[in-house]
Amino acid sequence: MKNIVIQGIPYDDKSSFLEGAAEAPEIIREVYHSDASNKFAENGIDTDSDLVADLGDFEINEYFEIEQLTRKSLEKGRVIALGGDHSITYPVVKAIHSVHDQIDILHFDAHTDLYEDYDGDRFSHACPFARIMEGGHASRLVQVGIRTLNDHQREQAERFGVEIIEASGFDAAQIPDFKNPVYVSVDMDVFDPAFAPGVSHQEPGGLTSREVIDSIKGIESEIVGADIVEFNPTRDVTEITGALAAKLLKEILGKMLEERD
Ligand SMILES: [Mn+2]
Repeated sequence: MKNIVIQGIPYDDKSSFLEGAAEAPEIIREVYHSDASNKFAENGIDTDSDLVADLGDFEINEYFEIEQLTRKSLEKGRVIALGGDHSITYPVVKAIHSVHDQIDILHFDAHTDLYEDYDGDRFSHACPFARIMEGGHASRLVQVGIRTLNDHQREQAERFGVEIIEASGFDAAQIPDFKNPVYVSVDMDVFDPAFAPGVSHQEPGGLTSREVIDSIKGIESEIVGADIVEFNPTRDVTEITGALAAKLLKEILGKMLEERD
């Protein structure tokens, strides 16, 4: 399907440390539409396209509604979800897996988010990739920018066959080619806090904006869905993180709008 829909999920009830990510979708849109920049992605594609529709922000009363709402969005096109905290990725991917047999995930994050449960919640924002892998919703999970591994997460990664490309020694050439269509999940804390201070869990030693953008531009498989999560505007400095989140939206849209043969 050529069409793309943007859905805002202003939901941060599953955040373990700070709230605020629910305020992100509105700001990402504001910056994306700002006159400070045009809407061309770096690949030369104008993302201000008739193929792209913004469905606005969904009111989420209960976590599991996210899957049902995403299933409805999928009737209109491929989904880009603007979070919200990272817990939204599990229901969004589950919905996408219901229309695609096999998907691979390219996940950018300081954290693996593979906890079996966190503070007693199996659906915490620290757990979505454990739920995705145990549910068989992805054929392959490649995590990039990781720099917070503990013993439990290493065990979980091994159990689920997760491929981890750590921030230390990162080179975009380490990212493999994917056999299946790809879902891209970007947690804004993958970036070094110098590039993206507006996150709940600032973790120094992260990737640069150029490294992540080039990694996304290098994806050769079709992108069937994406999310941008964990931007916390209450922690931002002069909208620097908002600008980066909006830039990612533009680059992911540009990539998804590329003609494929
Ligand atoms: Mn994270």
